[in-house]
Amino acid sequence: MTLTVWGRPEAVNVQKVLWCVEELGLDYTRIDVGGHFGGLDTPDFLAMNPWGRIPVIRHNDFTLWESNACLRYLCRTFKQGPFANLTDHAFAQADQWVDWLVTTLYYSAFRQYYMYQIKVPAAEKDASKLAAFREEALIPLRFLNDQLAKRSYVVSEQFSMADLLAGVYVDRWMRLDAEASSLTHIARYFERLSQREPYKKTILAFEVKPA
Ligand SMILES: N[C@@H](CCC(=O)N[C@@H](CS)C(=O)NCC(=O)O)C(=O)O
Repeated sequence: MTLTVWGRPEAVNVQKVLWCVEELGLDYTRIDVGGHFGGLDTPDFLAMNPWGRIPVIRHNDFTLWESNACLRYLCRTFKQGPFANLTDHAFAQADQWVDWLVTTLYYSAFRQYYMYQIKVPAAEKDASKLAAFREEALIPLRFLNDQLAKRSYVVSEQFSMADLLAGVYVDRWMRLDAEASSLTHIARYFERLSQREPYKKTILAFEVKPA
């Protein structure tokens, strides 16, 4: 079995996939592309992903792009680690949260706030704009916080595919927002995830700070 992941390791969408692969305990090779490594516009890369974005995975001779499609494929194909005994219903519930997390929490509410924090230098930040982005991001974040008051992980007491998204977004929230811990259930969830070796290796190992 060979598994290769293309993508720079600090990118949000690449991190979800690397974390997943680590949770599954798979051997894999990672190839640096994107950001300052470049390489997304080469004929070889575009032959794998004509949209020219990371991550891309190749499992034996099967190639796939779009991070959440990669997560679904990996969890279903390798039913092991936290994804062992994955029933159809458990998979569907995790998948429901994957869609909510990516479409409602991340795009555009949280991403807008996150990008503003990490890309715009402190001296150029417009406080009222930042506050408006933050307020918008807080709507789904408060909802997630309420869900996490009722259970240890996004779907249930069991770690699932949905945590691979929530955990990456929550990492950014906790490390970028001065008052992040006021969402107490999210803060506790972040502490819980921070005990996991794959999370330490693929998420916490990378610097996240405001520009
Ligand atoms: N919807 C895509 C988004 C892919 C995407 O935009 N990836 C970013 C990294 S997070 C990228 O390729 N950026 C260009 C770069 O890193 O150079 C997915 O989930 O895979």
